[in-house]
Amino acid sequence: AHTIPEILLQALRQARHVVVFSGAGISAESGVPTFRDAQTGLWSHFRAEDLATAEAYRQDKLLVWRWYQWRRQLLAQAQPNAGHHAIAALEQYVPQVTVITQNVDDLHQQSGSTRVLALHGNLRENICFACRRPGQAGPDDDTPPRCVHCGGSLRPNVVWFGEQLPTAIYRAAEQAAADCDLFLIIGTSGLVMPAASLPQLAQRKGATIALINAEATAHQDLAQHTLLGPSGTWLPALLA
Ligand code: BJW
Ligand code: ZN
Repeated sequence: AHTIPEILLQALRQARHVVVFSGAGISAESGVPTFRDAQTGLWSHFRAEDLATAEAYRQDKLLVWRWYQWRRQLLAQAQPNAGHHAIAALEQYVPQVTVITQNVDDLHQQSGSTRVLALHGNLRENICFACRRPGQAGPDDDTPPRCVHCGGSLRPNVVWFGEQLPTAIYRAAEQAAADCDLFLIIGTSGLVMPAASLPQLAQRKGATIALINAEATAHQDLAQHTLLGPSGTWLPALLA
């Protein structure tokens, strides 16, 4: 059932630089909820787009903080899955591998990938909403702790809608996309900018584009190869 087209395998064998561009779908099989698939349980009547903004935090700090604390609890139990491990193993077969991830879950890093560009920050970290310096919070804090420097409220160190992506990391991602010969899009709806523009950049520079996703997405038209289904099955098959 999971047969990889021979020309894709050939592109992989000949690749000098592979970019893996991942989204929430790659962590779904680790039990981390995605954004645009239906939210579960407690939070089913909220939309991520309405909680992941500075505006939402300003208006209701407790609501937004508790949503992130809930997601941190889920993440504390999550482990990298077969998809993450296959990507880490890719480094043994390809001279250069760059992982560009939209995920804030750290699972690529945990699985051993050595060059990970995290475009949207890290859910495990906190910064001050006022002065942006790092701060500490515990898993049981159900209100945002105060910043030890300025007394502001802590928030997760992630990139919210309307906020700038970390400039140096985004620039490095653009460089990798422009430089690679194979660009793998994995588990992302391709709706959130500017990250979603990276596949097009790679395509314009002549890279082979392949898409691995549970369903068709916005990037479908860019891809020469589309593998529909769970990334935790397709990615190990790519290396077999
Ligand atoms: C599986 C699977 C399995 C499931 N196997 N697959 C240009 C045009 C229009 C709008 C804009 C634009 N430029 C900027 C904007 C605004 C905005 C934006 O893009 N809005 C769109 C929604 C329209 N962008 C921004 O605001 C960005 N900042 C910015 O542009 O700054 C410059 C600026 C500043 C000020 C003024 C003006 C400009 C910032 C975007 C930050 C995104 N942040 C989030 C939250 C992070 C924190 C948190 O975790 O809470 O990042 S939003 C959320 O979406 C998160 C994700 O990284 C991101 C992408 O989601 P992803 O990964 O694609 O997940 P899903 O759920 O959408 O898709 C999962 C897919 O997996 C699905 O297809 C499933 O089928 C599949 N799947 N299981 C394989 N097992
Ligand atoms: Zn502060």
